[in-house]
Amino acid sequence: MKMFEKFKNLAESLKKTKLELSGKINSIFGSGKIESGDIDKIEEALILSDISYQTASEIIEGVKKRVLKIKDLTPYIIKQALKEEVSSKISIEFPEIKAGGEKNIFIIVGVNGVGKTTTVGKLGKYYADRGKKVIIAACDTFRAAGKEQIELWGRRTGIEVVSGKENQDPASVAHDAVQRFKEKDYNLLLIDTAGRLHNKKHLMEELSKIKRVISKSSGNEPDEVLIVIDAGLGQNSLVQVEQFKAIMDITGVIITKLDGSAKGGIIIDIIRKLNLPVRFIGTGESPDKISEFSPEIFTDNLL
Ligand SMILES: Nc1nc2c(ncn2[C@@H]2O[C@H](COP(=O)(O)OP(=O)(O)OP(=O)(O)O)[C@@H](O)[C@H]2O)c(=O)[nH]1
Ligand SMILES: [Mg+2]
Repeated sequence: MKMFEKFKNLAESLKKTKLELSGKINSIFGSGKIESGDIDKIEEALILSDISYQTASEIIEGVKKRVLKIKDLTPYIIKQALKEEVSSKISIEFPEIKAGGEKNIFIIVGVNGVGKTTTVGKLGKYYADRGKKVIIAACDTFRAAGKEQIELWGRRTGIEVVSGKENQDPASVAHDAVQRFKEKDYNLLLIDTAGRLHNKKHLMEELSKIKRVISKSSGNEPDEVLIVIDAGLGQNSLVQVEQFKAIMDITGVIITKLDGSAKGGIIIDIIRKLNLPVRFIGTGESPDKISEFSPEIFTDNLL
């Protein structure tokens, strides 16, 4: 598979962000001449694509340093410097996602409606297509249609789903799923969780309990705790991640609905400010609309 083929969905889903951001940057350089203050105007454009004020000003300071001594400055040179700055901000080396073992367990968390269940369905197919034997645990027993939704994904993608009864303790569903996972030749257990309970405290307690039960019944900590965030929420999603981080070790981020959002700039803050790897990007509603994340492809397609 060619490099670009693999990240085609990622590139396509950045189109909206790119269109807005490039549009704004190009209009700054409308005359083709560089005016004093032009570089500062880029900062505004960055903030409008949902990069935080702090990160945007760091990027702009970096751009200024890079181009300061250049005599015949052109928009092209400035844009290249901007690319290099963004790239240096997000090119942090993270360990690979822990999906390479004989038996790995991922928990998928996040607030309601961000796309957890859809992502679990897509991830199941993603890994099954790559030779893994996958099983899904439907631990959202709170929402009435939660179970049917993930079972439908299971049928669509040919992946087994372990589910409980409505309002059954989700931790007991997780326990049953781990037993099945251990006994058979499964490689990857994906755990879908609820996004909304009566209150946030209750949700956080439930997630901690699921995690404890998994650790106890599998004998290991879950390999990945992945938080799903909706690209359309922009900077608000940083707060969500912080709240989850306070109760459990989050190991990575999945960003959904990038296809419908011009706020792709948030990705820079997730990596930079939260120091978390972005593992996957949701690029649509159908089973194949998921892509691994690549900092290079991201930068190339953002600017
Ligand atoms: N365009 C687009 N839509 C998505 C994506 N991921 C999820 N959705 C849609 O977002 C909506 C919510 O998705 P769910 O998977 O049910 O979200 P959830 O987090 O499980 O929701 P709760 O279980 O209620 O907390 C659905 O209509 C999905 O089809 C994506 O990457 N792109
Ligand atoms: Mg759900």
